[in-house]
Amino acid sequence: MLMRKSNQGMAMLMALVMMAIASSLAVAIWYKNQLSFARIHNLQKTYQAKHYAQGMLLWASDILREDYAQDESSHDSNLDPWLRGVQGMAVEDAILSGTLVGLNDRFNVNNVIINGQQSPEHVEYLRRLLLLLELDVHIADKIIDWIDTDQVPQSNGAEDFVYLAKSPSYQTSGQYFKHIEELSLLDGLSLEDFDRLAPYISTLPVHNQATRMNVNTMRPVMFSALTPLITREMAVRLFQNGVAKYINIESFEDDPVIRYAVPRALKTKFRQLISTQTLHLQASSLVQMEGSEFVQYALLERKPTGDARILSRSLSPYLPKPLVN
Ligand SMILES: [Ca+2]
Ligand SMILES: [Ca+2]
Repeated sequence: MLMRKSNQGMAMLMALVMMAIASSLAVAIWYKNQLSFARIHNLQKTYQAKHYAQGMLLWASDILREDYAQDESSHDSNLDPWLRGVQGMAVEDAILSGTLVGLNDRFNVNNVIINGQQSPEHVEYLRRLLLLLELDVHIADKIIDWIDTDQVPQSNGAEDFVYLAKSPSYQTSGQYFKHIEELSLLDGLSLEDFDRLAPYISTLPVHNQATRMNVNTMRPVMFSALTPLITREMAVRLFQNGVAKYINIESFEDDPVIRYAVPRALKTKFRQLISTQTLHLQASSLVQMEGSEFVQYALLERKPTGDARILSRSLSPYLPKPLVN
């Protein structure tokens, strides 16, 4: 009798233990399912946000092509309609915004080396720009050494031996700057100097020939850096309060400021540095969905037809300041 009671108790205990195990298993399975549902949901939303961001880039390419179609003489200025971008466009479950910013208002530091050789015109330009910005002119030599493939330093440059002695140590890249932030690694360029220089430079890819700056979007100091013959006052006149609209390089050379102050030989040299087109742009797309934001940046290059191809993508801006607010 006693034995049977004890067996019954044991069976009851076993049943309770089994029930406890089963219910904790059920909770674990439920929890796991919830997690994977959340994971799938997040993945789906990220995929959707990426899809929308791609759509915004297509929009950017379209609007650039339209700009060329409407404007036969293919010149760009700060008055171009594509600069307005798109703000707060509602689609299904998201809000989309996009901006396009020209990058040819700046000096492309990668131009100092073309086809493996130093480009004297671009090195001179960079030196004058550094002087005008009251920065150490030797930074030009350090930029050259960072890009060139040798380990022979320029007279005021820095190759690997300088960077390997730092803590933590690093090396020069021996190739073009990929992102503007890379310049902050240069020896002798303080954070303050970087901040002063960054608004005037870009790091665009160079294929066999230099990229040119657009005179319609250059700021006064960029004109003064072309030659000491262009004084600050003259540069301000060329800038035209940011609304300059030279239709081609001849019309720029015809401006009285240039016509009388700059000799012909120098104008020919300028043509390696300047144009009236914006061929490189940063596109940014902001997707707002379910309280979260997805931002993507792309570096675009315009083709002769006017539309653009994507050179690279980044989650951080190609310009030092964020362009999507
Ligand atoms: Ca080097
Ligand atoms: Ca070198």
